[in-house]
Amino acid sequence: MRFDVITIFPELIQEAISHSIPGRAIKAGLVEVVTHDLRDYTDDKHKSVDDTPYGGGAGMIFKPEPLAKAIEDVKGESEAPVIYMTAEGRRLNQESANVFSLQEHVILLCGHYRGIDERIRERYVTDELSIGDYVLSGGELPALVVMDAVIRLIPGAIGDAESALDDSFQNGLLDAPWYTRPRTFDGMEVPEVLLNGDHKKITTWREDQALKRTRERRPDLLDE
Ligand code: JCZ
Repeated sequence: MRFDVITIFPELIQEAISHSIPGRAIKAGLVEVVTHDLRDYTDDKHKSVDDTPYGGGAGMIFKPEPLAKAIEDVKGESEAPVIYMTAEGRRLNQESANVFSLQEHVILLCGHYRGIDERIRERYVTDELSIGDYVLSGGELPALVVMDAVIRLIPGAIGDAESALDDSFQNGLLDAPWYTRPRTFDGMEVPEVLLNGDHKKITTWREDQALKRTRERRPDLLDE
């Protein structure tokens, strides 16, 4: 799988994606994350990517020409979806991460300030994605969230021991509580059932806990 990320902060993307499971997947050659500095597609001496909005108002808008050049360059003959990260987009969830993980090539657009010229959305953008109902300063953190959620679903990215199918949300439920050594921590005990090696009982206990937690914290998930 290949992600092309169009951004004014390529180092931020590369650094953040080079650790943990995504970092391992990249080193193993399962996925490639290629960043493209939007400023490389400008042609003025100040490399300006933004301008003031027509009609007035505070804040700046990403100019269409550098974005169009970058997208055309990155797309080539590819049919890859062009995803624009925006709070106005469809909410990312486990199901959409699963769908994107089947793509061979994905292009991610990261805006800043008040966003990008609307005509880029009309001409090039195929999907608009939000990671939640809060305002962020730019699309880089959302793009990283999308890539992290998708990369871990690529076969081989996660060891069998940590099967992605067991992940919270992949089964529609929140996760059960987990414990490691020591058996007693600050007077708090590990639940007895986890200590006696009855794996059938342990599985049932974890399922019960996951269901209880989901009912208490996210009953909306049970309606789906
Ligand atoms: C560009 N402001 C891109 C995305 N879920 C979410 N919240 N906020 C964003 C976002 C905000 C932005 C830009 C300028 C994404």
